[in-house]
Amino acid sequence: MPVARPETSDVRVIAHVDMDCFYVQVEQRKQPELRGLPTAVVQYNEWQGGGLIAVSYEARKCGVKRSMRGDEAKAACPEIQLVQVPVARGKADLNLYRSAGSEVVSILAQSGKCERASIDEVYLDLTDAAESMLADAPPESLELIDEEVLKSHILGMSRKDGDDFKESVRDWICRKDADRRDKLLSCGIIIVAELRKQVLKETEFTCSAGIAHNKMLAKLASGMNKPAQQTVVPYSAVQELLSSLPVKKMKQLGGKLGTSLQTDLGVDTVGDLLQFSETKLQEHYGINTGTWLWNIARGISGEEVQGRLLPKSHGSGKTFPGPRALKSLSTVQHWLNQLSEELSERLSSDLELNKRIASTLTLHASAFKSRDSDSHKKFPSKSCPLRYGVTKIQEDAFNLFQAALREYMGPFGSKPGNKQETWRITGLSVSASKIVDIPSGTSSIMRYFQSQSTAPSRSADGCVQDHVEMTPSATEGCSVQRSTEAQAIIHEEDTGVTYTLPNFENPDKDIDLVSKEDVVSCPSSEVTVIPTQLESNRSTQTKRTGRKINNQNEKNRGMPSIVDIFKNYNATPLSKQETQEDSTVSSTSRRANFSSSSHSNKVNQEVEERRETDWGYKIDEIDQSVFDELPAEIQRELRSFLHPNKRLNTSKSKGDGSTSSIAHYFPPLNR
Ligand code: TTP
Repeated sequence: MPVARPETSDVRVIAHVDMDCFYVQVEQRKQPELRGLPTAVVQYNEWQGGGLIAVSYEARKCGVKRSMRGDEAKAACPEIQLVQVPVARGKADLNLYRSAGSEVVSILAQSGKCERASIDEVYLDLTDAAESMLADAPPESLELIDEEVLKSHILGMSRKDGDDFKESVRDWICRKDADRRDKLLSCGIIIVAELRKQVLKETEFTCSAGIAHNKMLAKLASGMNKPAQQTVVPYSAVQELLSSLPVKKMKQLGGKLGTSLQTDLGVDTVGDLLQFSETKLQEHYGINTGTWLWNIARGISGEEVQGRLLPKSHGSGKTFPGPRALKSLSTVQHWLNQLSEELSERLSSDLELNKRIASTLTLHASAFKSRDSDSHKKFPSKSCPLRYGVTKIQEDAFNLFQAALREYMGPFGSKPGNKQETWRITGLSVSASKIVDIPSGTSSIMRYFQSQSTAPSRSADGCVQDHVEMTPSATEGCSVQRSTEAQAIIHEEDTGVTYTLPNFENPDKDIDLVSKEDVVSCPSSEVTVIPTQLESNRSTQTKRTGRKINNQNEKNRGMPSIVDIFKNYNATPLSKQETQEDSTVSSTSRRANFSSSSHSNKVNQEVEERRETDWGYKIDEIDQSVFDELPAEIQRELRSFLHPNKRLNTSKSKGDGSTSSIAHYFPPLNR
């Protein structure tokens, strides 16, 4: 069955650029004497020489694999150079690699719409550039074609015995009778070769690329010929490519869905899916997945390249394999503190450099239980509004963990005396998502956020003293925290039970959780969102009025509220239902910059009206106490930001905030 061909008017030219053995290249640039030598980057660790996370192509030729430990790699390749990943807070510090990735992104972004897909991968939409080239200097008119272009692998390119490879590529690229799709692709080949050369010149890094008409095919192609090569997928080659592609190799089919296709439908390759009708696939997997499967079998993917140079989220994680699995709340808290510290640091730098704020904190963990019938139960992921500041992230992360642990262990797990039921944590990660840009003109608000990153204040008993009422857990305050700890002692006791430990051979790659997929996407469907205490107290809070709050004491309070304000402020008018159900809807493209004082009254009036529509409340009804909680500087700025025309009467406190939903965002203190 032939694969569907899109109309020529829909044709896009997409490239997927993937750095070669990226961490190794970064280390080799730092230590040029390592260039050309078999090299691997290892995760710091005493055990068997640490786990390999990146392997140079020279080392791969000697049989060294990423799954090996340092000692194994040395046995396979005695001359291998092992470089340790930088370490901070007892875990891998990826900043060096991240900024190296950013160098590449900034070069590639000049060529067209650019999406940073991971620490070392980028998608480019080169359609416009290819169209211009085709109009101005089509490949067939070029006298000289660069060597790098001529080394391209063009899938399905016919080549007679004895034909020179490069000559065949030249003929394919310069065909006068090629259809428009292939001509555009030829332009893409030339552009990408040039970009790769530029990346090499400016960063000293080699990369490989896939060039096709959509993201899915470009990604498949980029890994086919590495290192430092590019592969092209013309439409005529799609069917053959997919007919031999094992389903599990396809992005999103590596897991359960791929297994079900194999076992339930007897499908081995993506091409095998062609035998099923769309209806049949929908019957098995639902409307959306069924249609998606039908499309990918034909090489169709409508997924657009997102113009995004910055990560969609930030994450910090660590794995604790085998005997290193965590078994006490205190060690979990220790590691969550480290991870939260790193996350907070990255959030601060994102705020400072890119003027972006994140609004959701998510905790993921992997765990196993001893001796229970339910050992495959997944450790639930939990989310809550993100509060800026190390202490608050640490507190919230730990509370999320405890809430998740209670759910994971179930009612019997927390029963005092149930000493048989114990848990082990084999992976922890915290991530910050739903990142939005801060509108311009809010510099002091940003400084305020930054100043939130103050050191935790703890009492002698180790309890975090401030803001306990805003923690995401249903539990509150030091006393509760202590009681949770006491409960945990029962959980944690090593009862001498023999564990079926998960794969001991697994190297401990704490950075696996975040490095490759630096852009951590939160599986929102699997995440339970835990309301902050403030949310559950909304109704009572809105009734409080005119309280005197000591701003100094408030300095360390978390401010998810401001984040919400920005988001809702920026949103286009939503239906009432949308406003209520998803207060996080926001997008850069929808953003209007209201900071300019040069707006005409008419515009301001429209803006006022829109704000009322967007937020569903009148600015004049804002509870004064909400503002009182903020430092004066922020109050002033926020006031002019919210209400450029009128000044709120700061001396007057509004009596009843019950009609004002902004009170939800600026919670009064619960004292
Ligand atoms: P990859 O792009 O998967 O691999 P690579 O760049 O090392 O090699 P290749 O040429 O085959 O693309 O990963 C990019 C970097 O991410 C890699 O250099 C190290 C890091 N990484 C991990 O830390 N853990 C992992 O499990 C993987 C897959 C990658």
